Amino acid sequence: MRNHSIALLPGDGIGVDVIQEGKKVLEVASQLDGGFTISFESFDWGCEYYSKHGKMMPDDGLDQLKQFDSIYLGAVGFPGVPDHVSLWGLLLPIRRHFQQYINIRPVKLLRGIPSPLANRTQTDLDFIVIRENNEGEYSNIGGRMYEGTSQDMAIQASVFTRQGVEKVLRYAYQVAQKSGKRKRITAATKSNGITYTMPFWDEYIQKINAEFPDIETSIIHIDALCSFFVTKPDSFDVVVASNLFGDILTDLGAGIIGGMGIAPSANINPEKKFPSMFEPVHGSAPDIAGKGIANPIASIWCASMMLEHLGELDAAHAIMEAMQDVLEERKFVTPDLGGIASTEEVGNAICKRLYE
Ligand code: GGG
Repeated sequence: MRNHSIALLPGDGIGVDVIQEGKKVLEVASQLDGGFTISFESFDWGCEYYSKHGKMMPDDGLDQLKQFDSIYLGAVGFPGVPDHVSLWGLLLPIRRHFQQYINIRPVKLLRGIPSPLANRTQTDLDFIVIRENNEGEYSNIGGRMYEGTSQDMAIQASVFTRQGVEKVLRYAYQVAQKSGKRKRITAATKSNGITYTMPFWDEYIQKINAEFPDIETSIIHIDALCSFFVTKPDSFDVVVASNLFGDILTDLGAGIIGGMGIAPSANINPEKKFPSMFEPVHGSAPDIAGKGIANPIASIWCASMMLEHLGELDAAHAIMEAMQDVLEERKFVTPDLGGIASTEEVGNAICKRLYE
């Protein structure tokens, strides 16, 4: 029997609420499948850990995570801990240390969720954003000078390497090639305003495109692309973007598929040399944390993506179907989707549906 070991990092705020439901669904899916088991180990790292220890995870945290097949993360960030500390103390070191240089974020309208865009159906809203996940604008290289004076200034570099850019672009083209859809790449740029890194990015798009002549490619400025996400979402198949552009685009993507409570993401190490990490796109939402009203759909969708990555395709598919059946029934949906169900009730309904 195959066993998959999962490191659970619920993190902060609603991360704790939603990961609990995802774990339950994973347990049921593995029992029903019968071909594999899942073992979990939970880590209390995050902002509360930071307030006790002055760091988001222990010094050997990354070493501890290395032994797992996958990492399942909730959310990071809580008032009282500066945002950059929670990101650079836990989330980003994991992405970088484990070479999770691909961030896959599906923008897909689920069955049972009405589109916030007028007259759009599931066929119109079904594409993937691939975000470069290890470099770009998230460089942490820069500095601050003359703080507290009238010359106060800050500078931050963006880092685009040939290796990093080629790897994410090639991955995106491979996904487009396998896609049953239009075999089309849309690449986000801003080479009219950002005069070194973005032309560099565009140049490598042309280069990698030459390896995939059957794939149609459009390079679109990020500002226009935001507008097209809303006005013509049906024109996309695979969208590829730098770290920051991808992050912004996928919050917009979450908006057009029903909100932040829905959108999943997978931080992938394609070589499978290191564990990949699965986390909802949303943050820790401290205002609703612990109230039992957070939507667990994004984290449960992440659970399905994790199983798919681990090769458990039937169980991954079963979760997606059960989740959409429950959404379609509309009996157990959380307040963000117009329902009155709790986080736990949605999780339970999906587990029950899996048994049926
Ligand atoms: N679900 C993980 C989380 O808390 N994300 C919040 C966030 O700000 N992420 C930034 C990023 O993905 O770069």
